[in-house]
Amino acid sequence: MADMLSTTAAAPAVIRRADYRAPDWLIPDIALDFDLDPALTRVEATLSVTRNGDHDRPLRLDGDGLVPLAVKVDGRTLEEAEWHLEAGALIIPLSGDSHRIETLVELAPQSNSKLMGLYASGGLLCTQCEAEGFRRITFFPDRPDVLSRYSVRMSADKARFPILLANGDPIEQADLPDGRHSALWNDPFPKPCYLFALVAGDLACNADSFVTMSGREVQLGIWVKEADLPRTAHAMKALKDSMAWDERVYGREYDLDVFNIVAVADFNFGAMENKGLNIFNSRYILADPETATDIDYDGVEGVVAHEYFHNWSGNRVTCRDWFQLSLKEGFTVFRDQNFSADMGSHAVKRIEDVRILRAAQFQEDSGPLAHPIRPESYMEISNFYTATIYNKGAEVIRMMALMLGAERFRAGSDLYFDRHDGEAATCEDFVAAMEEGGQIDLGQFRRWYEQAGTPHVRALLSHDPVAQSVELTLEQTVPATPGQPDKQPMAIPLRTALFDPATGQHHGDELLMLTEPKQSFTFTGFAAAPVLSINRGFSAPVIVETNRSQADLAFLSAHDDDPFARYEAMQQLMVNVLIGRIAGQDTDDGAVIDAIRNTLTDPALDPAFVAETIRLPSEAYLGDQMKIVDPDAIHAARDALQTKIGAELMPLWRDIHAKTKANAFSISSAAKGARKLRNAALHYLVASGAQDGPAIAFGQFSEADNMTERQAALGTLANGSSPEREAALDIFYNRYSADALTLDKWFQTQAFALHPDAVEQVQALGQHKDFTLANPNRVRSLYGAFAGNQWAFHHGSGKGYALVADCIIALDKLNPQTAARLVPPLGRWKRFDEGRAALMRAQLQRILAQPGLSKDVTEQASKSLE
Ligand code: 0A1
Ligand code: ZN
Repeated sequence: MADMLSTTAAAPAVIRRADYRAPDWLIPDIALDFDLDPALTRVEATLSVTRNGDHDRPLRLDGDGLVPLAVKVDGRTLEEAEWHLEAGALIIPLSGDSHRIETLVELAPQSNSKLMGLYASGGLLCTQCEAEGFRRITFFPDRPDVLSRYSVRMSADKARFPILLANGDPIEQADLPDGRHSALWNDPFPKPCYLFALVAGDLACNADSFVTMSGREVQLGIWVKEADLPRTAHAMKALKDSMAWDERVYGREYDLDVFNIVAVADFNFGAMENKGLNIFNSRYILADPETATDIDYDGVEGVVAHEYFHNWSGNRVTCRDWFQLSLKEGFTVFRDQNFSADMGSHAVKRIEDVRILRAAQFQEDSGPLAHPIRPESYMEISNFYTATIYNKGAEVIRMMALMLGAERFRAGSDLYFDRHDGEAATCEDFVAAMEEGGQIDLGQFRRWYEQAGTPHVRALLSHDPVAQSVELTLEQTVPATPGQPDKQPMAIPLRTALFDPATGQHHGDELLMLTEPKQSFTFTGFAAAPVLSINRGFSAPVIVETNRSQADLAFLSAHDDDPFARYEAMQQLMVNVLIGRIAGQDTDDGAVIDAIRNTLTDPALDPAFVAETIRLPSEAYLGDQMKIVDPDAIHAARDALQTKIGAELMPLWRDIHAKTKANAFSISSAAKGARKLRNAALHYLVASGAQDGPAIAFGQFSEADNMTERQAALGTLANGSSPEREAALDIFYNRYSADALTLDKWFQTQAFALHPDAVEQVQALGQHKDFTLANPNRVRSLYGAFAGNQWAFHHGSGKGYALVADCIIALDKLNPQTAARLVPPLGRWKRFDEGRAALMRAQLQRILAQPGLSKDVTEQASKSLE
């Protein structure tokens, strides 16, 4: 080991869940004094520290890039020999059981390109501390189980930074000499340091209020650049709806007198739930019809809710350590998903959520970065803000809610919140509260926290006409994942129904619990063979394989009364045809075309649901169905089927496209559904190859009074090579080049385009004057989108891989967190042919060979090679 360390860069240390130890010192109170300036900010911290337990270990305060300019204990300045630094942390031996520690450090926020700690964004100063950013601001035990009461004083130039915000309640404000001013904020709720936040800047406020269930009035503020104020109405409505929903559904009331949200342009993730002061990536706050699509509107609503819900699931009850991340994230995603479903369509929301889960989480779970929702180890915790922790974590909570039923689930969540309020809890605490409050044994179910990998379930139905019974045999396997070669059987709740094909009715929806490797269930009273509807509502996050025929699937696509199962039958119908074609068979597509026609002409169906079901599975999803992904064959087969569907159903597409043209913009569910269907119709119309297709798309692009239709038309044109393509891209660019969030769409649309020259186009866009590595949204819009464009990214030459690797290498020097999030697409090499696999591995090796590579990228790239 010593040898290895001397010849190669030191491998980042592995942190293990099993090594958890309670903190040696507690910090009941902290007072912070910030003298703010983008070039040089001074931070004075005063900590009350108390020894935790009987030990003689020194006080250890984490630090990352900090230099202590002064260290005092109980008012006395220490000599340099009385403290030392160890891996950035400040170590101070202390004799007594409680002391007052004071430190002084200086920061340079304007040169903080990592966007962790205190940084500058568009003239603002703001913070991001989760997971380990607080140690870049001041010396402190940077772990979530150290909870403190914060008092924060800020002073800054009043003209440049007229608004000074921090967690909790504002206490006082004062003018200072030399045009400066100060503000003091107090947060009465003890919190871990990852929830600390401050913002300073020239901000305007959308101010409103909310009266809580106990009659307290809370002042709400959404703070943005003055010019963006008109784009904050949807976020404010979402906030008030979320507050009311959490009271109604979970009995949870907001607890401070103020709740502030700030939008910033440069942000690594989506948003952050800092206590009483949520900080958002501006793309999840700002929305108006001119610039935001319906997906953007829904994103704003969902993320505002998510961060607000964290006030209970995350802040009042926080995590003991970062291995418990899914405790707050899985639960909070589950909560925001249900909120959004209540605000719109349950059916469509479930379909969207499952599509996201399959696209992001199933891929993760089947590759080298697979991990359980409660991981056992990590090198860099930022790499664990994953689809597994968030989305699979939410599915695990959803299964518990299903098994318990609404009432007992609520009893469990009440017990959890009451029992752990003000504490740093574990996933086990949550499960135990559900078990007790909900009166259920979750013994075997706990394996969902322990085992990675998406379970496969084979469901075979056999009919016995003599006994008039059917037997359903279920068999489960959980695939091997890194570090977990052998798996135990899971407890899998499968909502199931058996349909009588003669009547189109089923005999009741049952929850079957699959707990053994193989299990059979017998149902009687079936003279004729029924059709199986299984995993209805996607009751478990598993892959189900059945022996249903295309005729069975077509039947379900027309009759299943569970909307998810109906959608799923349609998708499976399409998958079967496409997978056959990809394998070179001349599979009959008649059932698909009939099913789409029937769906389009069924007047009882919600247009948004129709739009979801008639969509062909994505190229990536088709790849997931194959052992070895063939991106070119997938593209060709899907493209051909799309053209055929477009041509065969042409009158319907034209009719729908004409009929769904709205008069004036509205954000109602009905209006959103109409736009979704209209865009789907346009898509097929153009895909058919009809001569007037590009002109119709260009017409929609030009006439639209909203971004949903404009961007959809642009995206459709971008897939082709018509003159309208270039014209529309130019018009879009000229119209929006000054608006960063909208210009992101211009980059993204081209990066997503199913166009033979996509790689060259993305390469050129990387050199465009409006491209910058400094803004994570811009990076994701170009390279993140491109890496999700299977056909383009996996170009047989490997040039797509090189392009993304170049970006990772350059970005790692500025912003390792965002760079690391681009690595996973390169790690899926085992699923591709030898040629592509070698090219992908070569790029991973090239990345790893870079001197001074971050811990973030090192972890992702080295695990990806294994
Ligand atoms: N807790 C946040 C996610 C988040 C995590 C890390 C961040 O730092 C870069 C930012 C946000 C959430 O779940 O919304
Ligand atoms: Zn969250």
